[in-house]
Amino acid sequence: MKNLLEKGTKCLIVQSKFSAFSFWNYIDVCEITGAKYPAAPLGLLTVAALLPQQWEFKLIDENVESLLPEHFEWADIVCLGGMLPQQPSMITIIDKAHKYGCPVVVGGPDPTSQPELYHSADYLVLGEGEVTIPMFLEDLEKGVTSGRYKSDDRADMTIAVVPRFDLIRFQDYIMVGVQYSRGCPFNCEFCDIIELYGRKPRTKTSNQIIKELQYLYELGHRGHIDFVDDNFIGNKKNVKQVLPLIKEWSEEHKYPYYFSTESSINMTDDEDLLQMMKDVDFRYVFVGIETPDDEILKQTNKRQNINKPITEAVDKIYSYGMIVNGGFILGFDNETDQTAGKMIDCIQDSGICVAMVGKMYALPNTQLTRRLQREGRLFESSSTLEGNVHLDQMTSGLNFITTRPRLEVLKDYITIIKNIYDPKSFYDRIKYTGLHLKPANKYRPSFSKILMSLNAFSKVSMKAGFSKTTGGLYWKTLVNVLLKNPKGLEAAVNMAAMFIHFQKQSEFIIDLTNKEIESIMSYGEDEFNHAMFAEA
Ligand code: B12
Ligand code: SF4
Repeated sequence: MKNLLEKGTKCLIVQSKFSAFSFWNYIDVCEITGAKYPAAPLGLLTVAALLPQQWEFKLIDENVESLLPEHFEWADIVCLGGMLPQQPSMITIIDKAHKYGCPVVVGGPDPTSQPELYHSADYLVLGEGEVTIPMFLEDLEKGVTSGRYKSDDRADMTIAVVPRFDLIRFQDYIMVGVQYSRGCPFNCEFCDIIELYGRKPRTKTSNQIIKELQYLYELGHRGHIDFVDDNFIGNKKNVKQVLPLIKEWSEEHKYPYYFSTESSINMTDDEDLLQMMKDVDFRYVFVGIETPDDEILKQTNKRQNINKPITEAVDKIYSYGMIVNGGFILGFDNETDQTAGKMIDCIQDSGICVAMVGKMYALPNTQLTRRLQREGRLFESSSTLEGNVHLDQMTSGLNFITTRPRLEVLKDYITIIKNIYDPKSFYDRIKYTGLHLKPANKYRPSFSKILMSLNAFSKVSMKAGFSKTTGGLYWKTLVNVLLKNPKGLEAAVNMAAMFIHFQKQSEFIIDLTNKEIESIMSYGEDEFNHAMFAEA
């Protein structure tokens, strides 16, 4: 075998395909904006920066271009990484690479959670690459041809590398990710983040973040940057140090970026923080709301959400110019026949357009999974997706015996999805968002970006404005927002574009869930549960 550590080793890095039917794969919006896929593969760009820099790299993201035989012919080694929904595509690529004689290195979230499923890879480099890639390289130097590398140590983010953003074409993506912190101080029962990354959020230094922004700027990226942190405000003290520096840098560079991130809802307790986020043009924040029911929040240990009226919290975030995207879960223990109605009201009343309502999924290595195992209620010891249509938490989930009859939960699920993705309900929420949002609008798009936005606007107007189901709603909503809160217009158009995806995606989910219901009914629920146990 070639000495892989030598100069010029050709390393093929592959981001495998996600399904077009995932909630998160808003391909229609990508087409409208001229991109091919929503988010750049930050994990793999980071991996490229951790591997020997004397190597040559080629990154193929199957979501934006095809992976061809010539790519394998070129490569000396193949690196793969990804999430649960990419499991089948990753396993296929391992086999393909082997056919071309390439050794395969696998890492990232799903291989870390379930390494046994990736046993066909030559090197399993698990956990945080900053810690385990050096272990793998040490073995490579010794000529070791296979191995599994893991560690209980966590990466020191203050010495994290700058990702190799130069390996992607920015125009292929709507947004590029930057990571400020890992981990979250909270302790939600179903969460695997705290198991994977710990409860003490580790942040990069402010200088590291400025360096990353500067590098992206020099490479020519403009527009949307997503802070991919598990909880951006997990370490409030540090985040309040970095935000003023981002503001200073943005001012100097004429605001080339606007931002989005993920945060716990207690961000609304800190108006200074909200103002700091507004000052640098944060436009979207994903908040895990999970359920409007305080009793269930208590039971799942999501304490920061208890006694927080959601509409008030969302209104406050809107008043600082940020659109709230919400995560919700159905399938908690002890839900009742009132739960679906409460969830629909919560989503409608708060005007959250992008509401990701998932079914509870006991992810590998969580407190929930361990409890369900103890209670003899967990179906699977690992989550295999072979031959299934499991794409995300909307298509899969409920991998355990539910406290309510499963059929009731599934029927409620359909009721929620039907209601919130009904065109009239969705456009009511767009109107609410458009009227309540007070955007900062600091980002200064270039002339070509303005032309692209105008082109995107005309495409959305053609698609949504002349559609049988949304035409009237679209124009009425836009005129309403234009007259009452013109600054909210851009957000309203963006949300209308998102609905083009959600309308199709929700139909797909309803259809799939109906089939699941039919199949359970044909077995009988007890038989179904037995069959699932037998499979595990
Ligand atoms: C941003 C993000 C997203 C974004 C964008 C992702 C993208 N690029 O397409 C969006 C919103 C689209 C998304 C969606 C989903 N996500 Co997501 N996402 C994240 C998040 C918050 C950050 C990812 C990131 O960029 N991290 C920063 C980089 C630097 O870290 P990294 O990718 O883990 O890479 C490091 C290591 O893993 C390792 N590594 C990674 N790859 C490789 C490869 C090799 C060869 C090696 C050696 C090492 C290695 O080295 C890197 C440096 O340490 C993570 C949580 C997290 N903390 O990572 C969840 C996470 C990855 N997502 C997760 C899930 C489940 C999903 C969804 C299925 C969720 C859903 N609700 O349905 C969807 C599916 C997406 C789809 N398109 O179908 C899970 C994955 C769990 C699992 N066991 O697979 C995570 C871990 C969150 C969680 N709750 O557990 N996600
Ligand atoms: S707030 Fe979010 S990231 Fe933090 S523990 Fe809860 S679910 Fe996990």
